[in-house]
Amino acid sequence: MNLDDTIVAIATPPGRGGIGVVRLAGPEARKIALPMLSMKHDLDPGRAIFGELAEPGAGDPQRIDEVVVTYFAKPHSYTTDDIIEISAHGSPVVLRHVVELALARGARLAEPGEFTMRAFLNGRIDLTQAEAVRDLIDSQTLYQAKVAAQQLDGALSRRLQPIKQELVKLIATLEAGVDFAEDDVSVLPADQILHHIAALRLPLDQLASTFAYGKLVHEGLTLAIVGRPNVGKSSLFNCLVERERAIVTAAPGTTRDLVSETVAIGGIPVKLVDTAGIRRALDEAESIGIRKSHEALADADLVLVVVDASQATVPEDAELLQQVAGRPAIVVHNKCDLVPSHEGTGVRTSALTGAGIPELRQEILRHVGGDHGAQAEAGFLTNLRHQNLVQESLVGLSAAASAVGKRIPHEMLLLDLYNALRPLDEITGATTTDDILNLIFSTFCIGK
Ligand SMILES: Nc1nc2c(ncn2[C@@H]2O[C@H](COP(=O)(O)OP(=O)(O)O)[C@@H](O)[C@H]2O)c(=O)[nH]1
Ligand SMILES: [Mg+2]
Repeated sequence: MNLDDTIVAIATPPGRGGIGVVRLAGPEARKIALPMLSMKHDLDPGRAIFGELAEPGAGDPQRIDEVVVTYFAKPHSYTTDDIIEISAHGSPVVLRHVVELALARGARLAEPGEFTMRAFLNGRIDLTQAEAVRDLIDSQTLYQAKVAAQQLDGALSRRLQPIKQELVKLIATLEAGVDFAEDDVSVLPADQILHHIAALRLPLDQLASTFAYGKLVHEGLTLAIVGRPNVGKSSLFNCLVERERAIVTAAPGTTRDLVSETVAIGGIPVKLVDTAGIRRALDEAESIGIRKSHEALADADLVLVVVDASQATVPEDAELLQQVAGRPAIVVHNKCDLVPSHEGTGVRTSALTGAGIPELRQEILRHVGGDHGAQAEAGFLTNLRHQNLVQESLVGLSAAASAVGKRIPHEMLLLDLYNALRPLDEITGATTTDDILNLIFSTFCIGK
């Protein structure tokens, strides 16, 4: 990837809008931009200057749009290059024209994620921060955005840094021992090496254990609402999404296709899936619907089993409860407005009056793990790539510990410790290969 040329892209989303921004980054950014602009003042780093976009060429320049131009001087810019941002009105035609003018003057069209990649390759941010930019842009809930912003601020790197330092110290000590040990004298006794390795494992294990929640924050979860026909599944679904999304009727067997909608619960995107009532089907469409219900049940991270509180439990209810045994599930006794309160497990709701809906939300939140929220500042793993690398590092440390136990020479032990260090470097990008880089930045959109 060439770092020395000047790249250009439309930085705002496709389509029409109040404002659209074209971004130019690289040594020629100013030289390329100036001829197409006529401005009230000279460019001044960090200042927005009002001007006109004009068709250059012979005769009087033809005015195309009014623009605001911002110049970020090297190295104090997003990529550390000279950057020019031209904010025009958000017409795709005008924005494309600006890009074409820039291309004609020697700029190159930026690849997806190339601006952020330059920020990384120029050392302004590390890989976890670059990934955080993508997560921030992709976030569906404000909480996800906050978590990404923490990572962008370096939370994960800060958490890894002391672990890496200790590991490097241990490696350095042992390397020194290998160099000087003539007659099998170990610089560090075995029990001390083991102690150091254990001290490294602890914070890494803790970090790895944050992934279960981090994955939830990052990917959200799927919640299937299942139960017999007419117990109020669609009504509850509508209560949870806070609008009339699914069809509700008094006739059993109305819902046949899966209806899904994503809502934020505790800052986690929860995909709610309303399903067809499970019973012996009356016709083909219903039986297909019921098969889909079973699939949704199987795929869900969390299941709401809805039963009718106003009716005696029937074998189908018991069967459903049997099916979700051992899985994250909440039993909801709906239509509680029809019966006086009773004892029992599960949540009592009335989709009709709204009673118990806050409690149901609370119960879902409990499963989602809303109480981990405070971890955000400490930095946690939301990304499978990071999780795999932390695990790899732990494997290296385990191998090292068992090598110590077996009195294997330190040269070999060191290989294991390097195997533990390398994945940690890869998380922040200290030793990244082009393959990993391309993998990450190709998931960006153009102009970022
Ligand atoms: N009294 C009462 N009726 C309800 C309640 N929830 C749903 N219903 C009614 O029960 C019927 C079936 O509801 P629906 O949501 O379509 O059930 P589904 O087949 O499980 O999706 C409709 O007539 C709803 O108005 C409730 O909490 N209390
Ligand atoms: Mg329904």
